[in-house]
Amino acid sequence: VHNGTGNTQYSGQVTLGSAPSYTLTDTGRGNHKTYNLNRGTSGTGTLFSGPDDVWGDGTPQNLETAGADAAYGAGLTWDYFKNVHGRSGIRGDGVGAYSRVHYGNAYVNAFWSDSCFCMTYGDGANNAKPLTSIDVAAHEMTHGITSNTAGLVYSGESGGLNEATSDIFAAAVEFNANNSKDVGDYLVGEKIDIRGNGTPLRYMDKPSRDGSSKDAWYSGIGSIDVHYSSGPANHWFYLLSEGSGAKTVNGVSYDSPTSDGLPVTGIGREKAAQIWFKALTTKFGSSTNYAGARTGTLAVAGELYGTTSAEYKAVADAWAGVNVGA
Ligand code: ASN
Ligand code: ZN
Repeated sequence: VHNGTGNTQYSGQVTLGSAPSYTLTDTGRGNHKTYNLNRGTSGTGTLFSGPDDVWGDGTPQNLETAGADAAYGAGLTWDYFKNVHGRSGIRGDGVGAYSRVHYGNAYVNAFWSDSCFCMTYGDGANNAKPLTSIDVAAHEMTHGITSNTAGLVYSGESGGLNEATSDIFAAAVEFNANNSKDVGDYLVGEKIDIRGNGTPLRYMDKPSRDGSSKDAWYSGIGSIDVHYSSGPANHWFYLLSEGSGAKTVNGVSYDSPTSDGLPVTGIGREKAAQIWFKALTTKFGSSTNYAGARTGTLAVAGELYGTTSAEYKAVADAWAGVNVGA
């Protein structure tokens, strides 16, 4: 295993897996490769390579910088699933995906694709804010894991659960990274300034803070955009991790209400993520809905901690707090 240095836009100076003389190939993580599309929209463009083992300079003008961020995010996500959940790569077979940066011109999105088994990132408004922060990379890579496990269909309530799965593990990866320039939080996309006013794309403590996402389940939530119907599951994860009410974590303030007005006592994000991962990989299927997510996570909490445990009660209370009941 060989390491180079990345000067990222969002996460400072980091260590990146690279291959000798020199390409952005992470031999320690399933040979994940990072490619430069150079504003193209198909194929792989060119593999980042160069005369030295330093990638980017922290600015978006240097085309290696977005490559460094994307490679770093993919590496952190790989490490998280391997070290925390024992899963080696998206398919669990040790094979890395690949990443493509500089997709299109001023393209303001990023996406996972099953067909290429790859993540793709636009450069954002004015080509100045590539969508390559840790949480966005982890979100996109997690779509690959969902696709290769539960296979939650990307519409209706299962689509909201698919989106929430990506937001939940995006937060988990960001916390796990322990990066001082991009600290862990329950915000999604707080670094990429996609709204142009410095606010995040989504909030997990109270999803409605974004103006569109739902805090709680209701009959009919399956007909809204999956990035908004994810709200109740993101909120459930926050409540289960941190508990209801006001709280500051890593310098970020949250205030999480419950839809039933009853308090939830948090069990910590590590246990919450463990429960979601095990439910995703052993209980959920392509058409799992919110009621099924409740049943599946309760079953997992019973298996892991027992049905009389504080953890089991917290899972039930957190679902009640987002209006998913018995
Ligand atoms: N960035 C978006 C996402 O991963 C792309 C999409 O709408 N699928 O959710
Ligand atoms: Zn998504």
